[in-house]
Amino acid sequence: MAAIRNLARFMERAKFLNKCYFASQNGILRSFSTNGAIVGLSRETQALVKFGLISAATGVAVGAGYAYYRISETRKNIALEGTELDTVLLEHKPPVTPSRKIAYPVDTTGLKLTLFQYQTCPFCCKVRAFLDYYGISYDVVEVDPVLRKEIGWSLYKKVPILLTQVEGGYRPLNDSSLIVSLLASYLYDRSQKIEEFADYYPTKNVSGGSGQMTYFTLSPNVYRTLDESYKTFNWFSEVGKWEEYFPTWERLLIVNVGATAMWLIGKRLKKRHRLKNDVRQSLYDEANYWLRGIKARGTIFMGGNKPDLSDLAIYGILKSIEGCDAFQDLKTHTNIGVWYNAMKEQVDAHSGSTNLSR
Ligand SMILES: N[C@@H](CCC(=O)N[C@@H](CS)C(=O)NCC(=O)O)C(=O)O
Repeated sequence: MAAIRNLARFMERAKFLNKCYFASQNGILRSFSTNGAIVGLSRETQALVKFGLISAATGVAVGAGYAYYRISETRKNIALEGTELDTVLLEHKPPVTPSRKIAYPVDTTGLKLTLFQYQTCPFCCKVRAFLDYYGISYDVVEVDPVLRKEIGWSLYKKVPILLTQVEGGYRPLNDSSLIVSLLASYLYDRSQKIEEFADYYPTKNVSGGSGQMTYFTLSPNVYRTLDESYKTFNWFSEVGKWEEYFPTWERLLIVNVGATAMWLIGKRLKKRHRLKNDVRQSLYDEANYWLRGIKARGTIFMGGNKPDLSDLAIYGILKSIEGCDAFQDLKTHTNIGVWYNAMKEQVDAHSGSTNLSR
């Protein structure tokens, strides 16, 4: 309880600092502060305010440092692509209430799925693009990206995790590419149960190369500056309905700590993946490369007149930044909008469901 109270106090401070940050951008802060003294306040109050500010700054620095460390540690896991993943059979469903249920009347698969996700995680968007395109119903559990307590039951500490109801329990499927490939195989041949496919599937942590590349280009773009990073996180909060799903202190923790930590990580990714100095250019280059591929085929989609798995993957990944400045810039500086809108139509209409054998 005390820890929660402290955290709430810390968040109030962080929020205050956050406001100060924007205030100073507008030059408002300068108007009441001269030579480090705060005009109109007694010496004691000034000392208190200064103490408060220093404590708040320390709180944010420690929080951001911790988040940076934790997130960096997980990012290291990305380098573990190809290593074995645990696939276990859970006897009982983890006791987590779904945030929402997505039910499609066109669904004939009989699958019972729960997606543990962040609404704007590119890999989760990739899985959702697949499920939505084929009109497969699923429950969603929105995971807190900082505390991740909703996936506390899992040894695998990333999202997406797709929990499938199978004979005798529940089987978690980890990794977006594995999930999509496995579901695609199941849709192609429904004479076998989903768990049989899960047994055959190499329990390797596999990721689509292009998806991963785009991912590393996205982060430095959407977290390019601290201001942009805050805007991005506020959009995440809006579309992820964090206000609805998480208590205020938790949402503020995610936004403040997440925005700061991801801004720092974005810088590191830019260096590590040798992106152009103007990171937007690297994003445009990747989009143009993708569009050239489609143009060479002379079709609407990479898959022809209907999207294939690569269309769905790139669409999902880009959807994860739809509300960010980077996406608006991408639409202005490349022709991606035409393909993207065509994809949106297909996915929103669940066009893939018509191709499924019943
Ligand atoms: N190869 C995995 C990558 C998944 C991944 O890195 N997910 C990120 C979210 S975008 C994650 O969960 N990171 C751990 C964290 O947020 O702490 C996949 O394709 O599903």
